[in-house]
Amino acid sequence: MTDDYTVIAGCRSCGAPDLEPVLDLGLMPLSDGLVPPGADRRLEPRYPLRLVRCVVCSLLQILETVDPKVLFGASYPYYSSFSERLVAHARSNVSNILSRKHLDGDSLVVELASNDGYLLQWFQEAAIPVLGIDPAPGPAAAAIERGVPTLCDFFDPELARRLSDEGVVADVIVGNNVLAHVPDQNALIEAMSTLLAPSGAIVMEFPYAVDMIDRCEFDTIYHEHHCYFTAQSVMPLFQRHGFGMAAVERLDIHGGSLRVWMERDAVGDRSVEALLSEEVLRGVTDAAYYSDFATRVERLRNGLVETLGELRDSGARVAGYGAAAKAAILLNHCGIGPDLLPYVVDLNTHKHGMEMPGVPIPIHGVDQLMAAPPDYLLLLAWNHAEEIMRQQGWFAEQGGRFIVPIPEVTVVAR
Ligand code: DWN
Repeated sequence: MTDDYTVIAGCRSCGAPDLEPVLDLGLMPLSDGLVPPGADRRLEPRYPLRLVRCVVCSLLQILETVDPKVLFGASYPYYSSFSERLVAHARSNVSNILSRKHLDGDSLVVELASNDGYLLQWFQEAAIPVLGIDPAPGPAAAAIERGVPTLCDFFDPELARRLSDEGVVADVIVGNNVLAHVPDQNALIEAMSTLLAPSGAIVMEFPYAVDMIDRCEFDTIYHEHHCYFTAQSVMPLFQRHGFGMAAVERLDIHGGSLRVWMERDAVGDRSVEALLSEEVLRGVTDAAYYSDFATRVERLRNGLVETLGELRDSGARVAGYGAAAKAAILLNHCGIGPDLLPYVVDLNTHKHGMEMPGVPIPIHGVDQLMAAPPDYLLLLAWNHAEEIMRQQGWFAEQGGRFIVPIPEVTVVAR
């Protein structure tokens, strides 16, 4: 275990000290901390990973804060454009924004965690000026390479003030899968407020905690994700800084997400009223809603390990698909090593030749599957199951079967 992390004393949103335990995943490696073959695994950092719920504002969050410079540094391997579905989803997101808000050549869209330009490219296609901000050097360089103006930096109040002083004013701030990634939630909202035009809009997507709990998506809990939001818990965070939730939409991307449209002093439309009412009915602000989550996670873990053990003992060949961040949590929490899963394949070339975090399972290109087809393919990137099964249709046609581990272990023969 390493000690270069801190533990919060109070809620990341409201500051309340009453944080009740929901799930303890023990010591976990960094989920995007791929390891070179032959590395001394004793030196690989592991950190406690404990999910808690604020009794006051009901925000789900982890107690640990690992230095973001460690999480999103030079070796950060995630590139959004490797997923066709994600790029298409980003395009529809941009169309949705353009249908709600008039933007033109005098406007500016700023995207936080803009990655490799997979989303801003679609605003550029509509001739709308953009600025990306992302701290990961690899994806930021890829964005610049494709002609998307990008600042490789962490977005915080200091950078927001600096940009504002230079006359940068955002008509829209987009932030997909970044709200949870920032340890200091209030500083992030404050920074966005500094940069946003008075009548500007903040449009953010993030994993939906109700989907995570309902579908047992425990592998999406990792150190990059400090918070896990419901509508009930994200609203007070923004209201504290003068923003209201004008609209909200449930999405199926990334295992279930919310897209929120925030504006200053906004009053929620019917979509907001409906989701808030649904959450009240589900009891998402009550401890009881979370009380069996840990038990269900252990049941899923035992079922997956049993299935893989039976397949190994029967002589069946199994491989993994998707060296995803969530895969690191699934494999390490379930204790799945190379005896149960000899290798993982992934489209992302930046991951090839490395090993998974925490377990010495090598990552190869997808062509490895064709060289020696396994009998089963465990979809570690289960949130992209349809896209992957469509792309790897040849595998099913020759009798291969997919194993989808979440929300329950399911063997799929297409
Ligand atoms: O929040 C985050 C989410 C949005 O993305 C980041 N902190 C990290 C990352 O999490 P992840 O790695 O679990 O995301 P994905 O998109 O589930 O990762 C999918 C992995 O599978 C990538 O390595 C790419 C790969 N992939 C593939 O090999 N073939 C993905 C698709 C769709 C494919 O067809």
